[in-house]
Amino acid sequence: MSNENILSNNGNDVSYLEYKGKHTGILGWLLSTDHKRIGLLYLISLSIFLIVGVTFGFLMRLELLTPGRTIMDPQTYNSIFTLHGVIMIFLFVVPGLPAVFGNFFLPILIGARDVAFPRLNLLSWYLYVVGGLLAILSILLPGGPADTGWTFYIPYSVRTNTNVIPALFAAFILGFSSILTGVNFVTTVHRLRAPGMDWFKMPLSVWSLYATAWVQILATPIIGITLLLVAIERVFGVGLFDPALGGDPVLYQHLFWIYSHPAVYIMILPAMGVVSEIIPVFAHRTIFGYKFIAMSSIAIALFGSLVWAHHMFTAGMSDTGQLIFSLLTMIVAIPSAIKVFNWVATLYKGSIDLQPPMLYVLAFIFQFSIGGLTGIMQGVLSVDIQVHDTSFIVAHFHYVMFGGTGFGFFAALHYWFPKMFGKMYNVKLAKRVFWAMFVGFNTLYFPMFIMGWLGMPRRYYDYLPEYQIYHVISTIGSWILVSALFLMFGNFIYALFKGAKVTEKNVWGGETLEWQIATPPIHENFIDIPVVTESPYQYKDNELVLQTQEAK
Ligand code: HEM
Ligand SMILES: [Cu+2]
Repeated sequence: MSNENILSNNGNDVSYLEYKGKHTGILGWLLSTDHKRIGLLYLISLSIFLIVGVTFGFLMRLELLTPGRTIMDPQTYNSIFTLHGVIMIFLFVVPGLPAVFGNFFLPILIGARDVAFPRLNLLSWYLYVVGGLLAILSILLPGGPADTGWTFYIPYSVRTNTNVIPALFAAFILGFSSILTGVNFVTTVHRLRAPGMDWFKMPLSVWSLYATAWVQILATPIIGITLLLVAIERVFGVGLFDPALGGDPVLYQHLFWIYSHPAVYIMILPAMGVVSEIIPVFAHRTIFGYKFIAMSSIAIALFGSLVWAHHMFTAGMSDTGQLIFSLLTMIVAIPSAIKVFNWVATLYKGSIDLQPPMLYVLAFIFQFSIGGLTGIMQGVLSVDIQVHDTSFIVAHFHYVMFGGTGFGFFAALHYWFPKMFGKMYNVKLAKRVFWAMFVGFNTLYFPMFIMGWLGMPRRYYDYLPEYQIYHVISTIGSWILVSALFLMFGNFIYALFKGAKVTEKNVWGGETLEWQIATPPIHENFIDIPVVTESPYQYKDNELVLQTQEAK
């Protein structure tokens, strides 16, 4: 996507980090409508919530080191897995990539100066913070934090005496934040593409953010209303879901999963976009199957909305219903497989440069494939009856959400960090930390597949002695993983203050637009709006080099 007038960006303009608008100092950040600054606000707040969520996960693993009581009582354990789930889902993986990297890079990638509704964008960050604080606040209130699991299943969530209402409202407000981001991105992609940027010239991460944004807009209101109904049922005793009051608990599960299954695609699609962005850069090859990757994002968004009841095979459903949802679940695997195929085809014969972003991407492909394939296993009725509510499920979704989305997030951070801050982290350390992360992650979660298969129930504080060996291995894995996370954040924070300065525009040799503007970007991104003439990921020079090498 080479282009003359953007290359004329002469660096006289100050970067967005130093830019002085109407407000200065801290207000210049808290009241900024610059999509890049909002992206950083999200990055900071999201990292704090991630640390809190990981701490709860770490404590759970410590508790499970021995059967019976290890460090906490059962009620605390129930609250902690609920808080862990709520924080990780609603404050980290769902908003994660769109809110941080979508905000920062989506406008740049399509050649725009900002998102379509900058003020709405700032509002969605405030809603995010308020929702997050509300979730944390429930810890301090009398009654203690909710102990229902992040799924708030009925009838327990109507009957427990813990603080379910603040948690419900937190999720409700966070839903609004997510919807507003979705509305903003859809409008931005439709209205603000630079001249010449047709749909099929858009970078693949834009396609996936676009597909995600539609799911955010269409699915999130359902969970909002459902959680509101639970709150109404709790406060006024109206019988909607609780059978004792004449309601239907299975109805709740349908409504919950009609959002929450598509939500797993809100979590994974943007990460898939990042993977599609990073692979061609570090394999030095044109992406294989651009249109297939782009269209499979849309297909995932569409089909992913039709499979929710695979979470309810044991909850009571007709045989026909079960069969249809099982079949649809198999079908939704196809577009994901198409992506994996095209990524691997791009890597094939590429000259692969194992820089930190690429390492995280390769781990993503490996771990997401394990998560996806075990998902297909769970889609098979007979298998699901067996593994339902065991730690097999916990392993499966951590492979998808942490091994997939989490690693995708870290890949994006290592890839775009120098562009965002104009500073470079310690690459050698980052590579070593990656290996610790990879080993830690797999040691932590793989044993959960085995013990789940053998019958270890999920959300249990206690267990039979025969499971202990798996729990011990898993807990040791969590120590490795948490140490790696510490080192990773440490490396970034050190780089912010003491890291080598980067002024080079194109740090990795990428061909998308962000690599053609100043590092760090100026306030308005582009001095002149670029005119796009070519599709991204051409890598013609490299292909020529490779061809001549092969010919020799
Ligand atoms: C150091 C990192 C982590 C550790 C040690 C950890 C550990 C655990 C454990 C032991 C459970 C089982 C709770 C139970 O069933 O009783 C769990 C559940 C869960 N984890 Fe994690 N986790 C970590 C990171 C993550 C991340 C990064 C995510 C999201 C991306 C995540 C999302 C969840 C969810 C949604 C649940 C289900 C909670 C529920 O069943 O209500 N975890 N985690
Ligand atoms: Cu699902």
